[in-house]
Amino acid sequence: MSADNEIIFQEKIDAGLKIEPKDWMPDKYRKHLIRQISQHAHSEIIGMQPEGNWITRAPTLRAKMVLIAKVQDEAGHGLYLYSATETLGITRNELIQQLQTGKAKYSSIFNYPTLSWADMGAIGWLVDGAAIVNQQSLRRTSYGPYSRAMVRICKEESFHQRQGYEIMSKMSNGTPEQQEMAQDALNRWWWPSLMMFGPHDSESAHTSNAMKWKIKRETNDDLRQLFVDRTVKQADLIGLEIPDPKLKWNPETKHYIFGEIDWDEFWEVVNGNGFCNKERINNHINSHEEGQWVREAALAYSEKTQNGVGNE
Ligand code: BYC
Repeated sequence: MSADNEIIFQEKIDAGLKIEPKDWMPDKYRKHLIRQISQHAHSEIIGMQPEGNWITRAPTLRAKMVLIAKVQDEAGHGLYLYSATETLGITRNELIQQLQTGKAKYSSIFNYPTLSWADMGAIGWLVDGAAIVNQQSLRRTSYGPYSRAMVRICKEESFHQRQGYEIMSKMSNGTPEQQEMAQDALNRWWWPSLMMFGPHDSESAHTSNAMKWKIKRETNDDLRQLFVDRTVKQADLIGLEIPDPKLKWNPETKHYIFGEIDWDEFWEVVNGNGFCNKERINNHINSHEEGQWVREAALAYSEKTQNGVGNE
């Protein structure tokens, strides 16, 4: 029976059909999705911290309003993704527990500090730019709730990317000091952005199953290449220089050749030893504890309304 189920499941995947929460699915597929979607959700939530750091110091009221809206969107993305993960039979509490104890990862990029206003530009342009490349591909992922969350999230990410590019373009057309800040932000965020796509395909533990089950539609290296090809042109347009002496256009493949990522740095950050790993998790634990009364009040209210009290 189980072998039949597996065959039917794979046939559905191969035919490009979506798998929905109540459909039969192999346990390994369910676990793979819980891991990836929850880590994606945690990335959105932890990703609010580096930018949240600059809300009170935004240079204009407009810039402050736009940044607040962006950070709020990220909270919303985290919520869609936690909800999608919960459809796989795991509770929000378990997911938060996994994040806070280090069992679940979140994107390495959010363990780097935001040192200047130009970093808000670099995050929007590069980090959201990299996220879009990945998430546009994930719109076609095989699990229905994840795919639908990606469609909504991608629309908002395009606004985020433009918000960042606008900051970078203003600063690179500004005073020499502003140009220097923009270039410095690009220098610091370029390589960590390339790391967002994960290890090389040959080193990636999960890619083979992810491709077989159409959870991933493109591999880590293919998406990274797409991001480089798009972003180098955008940097040229605003007069910034990509910090990679090996970067070169290859007219035959019509792709950029680029230098090697520092994989020791990548794994150090992924394994908890980046600049901000401890700070990010401690902040999360503290706000979670401070928010306990809000969750209790919301639960008490929903229990009351479900019992028909408070509906009048
Ligand atoms: N950072 O076999 P692999 C945003 C881990 S947020 C940390 O290739 P997979 C935004 C990987 O988890 C959007 N860990 O794995 C928010 C695995 O470890 P585990 C973030 C990484 O899953 C606020 C191990 O390395 N986007 O847009 O096939 C402000 C082996 O890797 C990383 C997503 O989350 C990394 N960079 O591929 C601004 C996209 N890379 O789990 C913006 C969804 C790898 O076995 N996720 N690892 O312990 C994915 O597409 C895939 O999970 C990845 C990795 C491409 C990231």
